[in-house]
Amino acid sequence: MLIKKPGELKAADITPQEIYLQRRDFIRAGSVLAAELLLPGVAQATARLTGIVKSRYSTSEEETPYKDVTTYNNYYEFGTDKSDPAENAHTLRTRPWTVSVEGAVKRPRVWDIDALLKAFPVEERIYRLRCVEGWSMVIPWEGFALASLIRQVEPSGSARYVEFTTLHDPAQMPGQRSAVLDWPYTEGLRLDEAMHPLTILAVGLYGQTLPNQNGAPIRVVVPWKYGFKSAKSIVRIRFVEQQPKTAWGRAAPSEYGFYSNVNPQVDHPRWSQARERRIGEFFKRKTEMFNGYGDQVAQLYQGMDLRKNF
Ligand SMILES: Nc1nc2c(c(=O)[nH]1)N[C@H]1C(S)=C(S)[C@@H](COP(=O)(O)O)O[C@H]1N2
Ligand SMILES: [Mo]
Repeated sequence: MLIKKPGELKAADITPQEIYLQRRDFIRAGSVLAAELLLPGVAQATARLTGIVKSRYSTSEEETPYKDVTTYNNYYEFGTDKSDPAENAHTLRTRPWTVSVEGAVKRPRVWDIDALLKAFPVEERIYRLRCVEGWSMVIPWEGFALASLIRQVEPSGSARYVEFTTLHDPAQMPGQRSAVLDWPYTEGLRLDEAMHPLTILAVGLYGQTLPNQNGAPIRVVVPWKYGFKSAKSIVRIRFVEQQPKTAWGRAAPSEYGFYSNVNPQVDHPRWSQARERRIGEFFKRKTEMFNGYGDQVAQLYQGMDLRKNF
């Protein structure tokens, strides 16, 4: 058993929850500011989001520092090194920006991003994010349930899957000038996965609008799946009958399946998925089935062979 020394007590252990939460927000605001001041040359054109409600779907685990969340990224449109997106994503123009919601729906609509932000109230969801490469973070996202937007467009009976497409513009996205992936980046979910209350469209993190490197102005977050399912900077959400092709599925179909649920029992062909390193920690921890969200999502896959449907 692990016995905590006094120095390891967290504020959460010794103050009432409410005071703890206020203090945490205060510390957070300070660390966002500090990170902005300490990163000269790195684009940090974020704005504070207000009126954010806290969600009951949040984990109480320790949040990964803002600096790590915004400087250790996968966003191949801006380079393949973890530090590339923070250095290069300042060339992305996030206004004007539209998201086309189309395909097998009764009310297709091209949403202007600012209209979208006004229409759907933003709440905070502190989620674990598990990358297929074997690291993880805990990120306070600001966003809203994708289901709210889906209900609004009324999918028709033939809609069974949802496809997400990232912006395709090599002039803004230097990584798209080389064929690392078949651009644009696309991803997909089954309609019931997309409708699940845990699936969100994120527009911010740490109380601020999204930094470009994290997928500004709007990205998907699906916490029980490997991080690559959570497509960044999306311009199109399309409802389709057939399972859509995904960018990673096209690149290496035997390595990146459509479902890509976090599963410590099904290894990636080239490495184990049993453990992960939480960014900022030294020792690895065990990876949990469905990234710890099994109670909420396991029923979506009842009767399915998760080795075949990896
Ligand atoms: N368009 C696009 N979306 C993307 C990626 C990408 O390269 N391009 N990388 C994915 C991967 S592998 C991960 S782990 C997460 C990382 O999100 P974060 O940088 O905000 O933590 O974004 C995902 N979304
Ligand atoms: Mo990832």
